[in-house]
Amino acid sequence: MSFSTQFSHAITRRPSVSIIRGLRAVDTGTPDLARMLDHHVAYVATLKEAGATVIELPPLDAYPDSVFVEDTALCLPQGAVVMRPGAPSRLGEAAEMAPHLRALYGQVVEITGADSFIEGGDILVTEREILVGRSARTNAAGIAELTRLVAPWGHRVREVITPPGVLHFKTDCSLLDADTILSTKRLSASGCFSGYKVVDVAEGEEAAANTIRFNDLVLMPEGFPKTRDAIAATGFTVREIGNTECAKIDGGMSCLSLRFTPG
Ligand code: CIR
Repeated sequence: MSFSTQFSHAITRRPSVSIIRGLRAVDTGTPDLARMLDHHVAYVATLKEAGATVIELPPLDAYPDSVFVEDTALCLPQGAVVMRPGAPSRLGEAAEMAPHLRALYGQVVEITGADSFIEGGDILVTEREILVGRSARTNAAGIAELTRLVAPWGHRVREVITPPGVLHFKTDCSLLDADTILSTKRLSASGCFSGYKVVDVAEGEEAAANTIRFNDLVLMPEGFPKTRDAIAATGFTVREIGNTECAKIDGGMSCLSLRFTPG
């Protein structure tokens, strides 16, 4: 069974009213909370359709970006690693997530170095390795600490580069199956996916690169028909979910959940 695409559980957190202060690279408008909540309900329902037991956490007003739970932890079959987000306003989100992971996992370890920063959005777990993109949020010290923490669990970390101007490594790619990665051309052109099959995101649809494969379903943002058809043509069952409001604050499908089978 593939631990990188098959999961029993997901953790999500409902967006808070403070979401209007969420971080963004470019201001394209204020997210509409009611609309975002509708999208979030559809997202959680689709995870359940895929077979997930979903742990739905309440909003955290103190952390505008806390709906993006993926950045707080890395969940592996052997245990979970609590991250140290590189965005100062998000640092405290990791400690908020830790007790929920401890309730589910036998082993929970933490990135602790004062100079170590790493966010889950920069981490792509495949069946053979863990790729971590160095970015404005994830630095070499954070990657080195993660490498040390997961080595005893038998995982190998490979450092790659998140393209300049792109928030996270997984903003531009996602795992479709053990050997297949959906990627923007600007990222795959770096050669970081050599040895994998790559499905290209259609020209002009770069925002469709962040999807999630959860058991038999691929969850992707609505509004990217060429990429949807390319994924479906490769044999995957696609579910489209509205993402217009999260997109205003640079969030997508993967950011909205932690996906795992507790170990
Ligand atoms: C941030 O800038 O941190 C949030 N507004 C978006 C985080 C998206 N998370 C992710 O890609 N994993």
